[in-house]
Amino acid sequence: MSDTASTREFNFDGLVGPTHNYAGLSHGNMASAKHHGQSANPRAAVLEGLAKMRQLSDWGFAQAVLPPLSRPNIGLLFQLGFRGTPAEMIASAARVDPVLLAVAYSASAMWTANAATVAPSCDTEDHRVHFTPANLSSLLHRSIEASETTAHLRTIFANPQHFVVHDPLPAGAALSDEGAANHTRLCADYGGSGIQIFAYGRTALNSHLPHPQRFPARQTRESCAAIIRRHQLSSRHAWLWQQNPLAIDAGVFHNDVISVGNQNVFLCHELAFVEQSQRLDELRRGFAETCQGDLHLFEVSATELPIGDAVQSYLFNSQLLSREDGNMTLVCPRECQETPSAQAVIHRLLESSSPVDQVQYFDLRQSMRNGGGPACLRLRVVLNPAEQQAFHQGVRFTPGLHDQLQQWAQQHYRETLTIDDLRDPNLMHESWSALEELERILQMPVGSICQAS
Ligand code: SUG
Repeated sequence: MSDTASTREFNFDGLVGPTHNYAGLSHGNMASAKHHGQSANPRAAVLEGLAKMRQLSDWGFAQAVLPPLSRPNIGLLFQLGFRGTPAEMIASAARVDPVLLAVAYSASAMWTANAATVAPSCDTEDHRVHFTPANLSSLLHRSIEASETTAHLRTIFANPQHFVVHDPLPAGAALSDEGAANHTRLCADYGGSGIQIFAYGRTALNSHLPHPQRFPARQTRESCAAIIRRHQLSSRHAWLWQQNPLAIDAGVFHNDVISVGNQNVFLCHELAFVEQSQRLDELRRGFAETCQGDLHLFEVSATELPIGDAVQSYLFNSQLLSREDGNMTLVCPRECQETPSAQAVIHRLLESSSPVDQVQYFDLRQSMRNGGGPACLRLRVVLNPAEQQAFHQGVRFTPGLHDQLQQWAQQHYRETLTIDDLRDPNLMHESWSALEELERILQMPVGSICQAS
């Protein structure tokens, strides 16, 4: 088989960390606000994620896992002026500003669609896979992911012959970057030429251009343009599209809440992008030229699926996965089964002439309550056969790894966690010993990176 034919998309799912909780930290994310203060179940959360990975891997999809980050982030508390032993720092943060403590404990790295933007080697000038870890500058609890995520990616994709993991873009409002959640690659075959769509919410250096009024636009045009340059992409194949500000104001804080694409299929809501009909016409033409094939464009109207239902059901946050028989499976959250308008769209899609002929539903409620659906939980990395062998194999998902991780979670994770529980110093020790054990399972440094800083 040629390299082009055996190039595959791997999904690197985030393993939910032991401190998963509902602190309501994400302004503009409806689910995060709605569930603020509720009791979380970290064990159920990690098991839901593992069940999805196991099922997709059993069905033949290429699956891997990314470790959680070390929490609480004591380095952050230190930077913010708290002193003493880690337990003392936690106690004073709990007294002075419990929100800061929740920030230091956030398990938000589980949503690995925000870990990085990735360009496959077939698109880049130096024929290496390029990663830019997201700086996640928009929100404090997410911005503290960047350095540890970079270290993890550099461990996993260490081989310089195949991979380059850039530094995150400089932090700050003008270069705010949320990774692959705002990026889609379309192609005929994974190993052939592709078109990459970079979606941004605002142009930071020109505030006169349209931008949302109610909620923040987390991705800037400037950050997308910088990533296109760093990843050595041809501007003919890397396009900048603006997210519709109305959508952001309706709770679409990432573009993967309103569109999803895979190979020759692109599904989107009619309110996803600015000047959408022109953009879609260009895409149809560009795809035919670059990828030599027809694109299946499936646009959903606001009458068919009101934008509130898109946000509630997370229909577009489904994973669209190519099967070996050439057709595609849509992996949806259970919430889509409970939203009649989303059900109607799915039925229309399955009956259409597109390659999508199967739908599977997963219960990911623990993550969904924080605004993270199936697509948020994974980072897509397209790899040719040599690259598939060159990444750290300790994170490749197998039934054996699944069983080990399941047992590990049963042993180390709590079944309830409230914001008040974050003051309990035992939680810190539990979380650190879980990560110490995880280092042995995944055969890579995990928690030690942060604790040392
Ligand atoms: O950044 N939620 C995440 C959800 C990220 C979803 N990712 C994608 N769409 N790709 C966010 O808003 C909630 C945390 C809290 O409220 O404690 C949170 O960070």
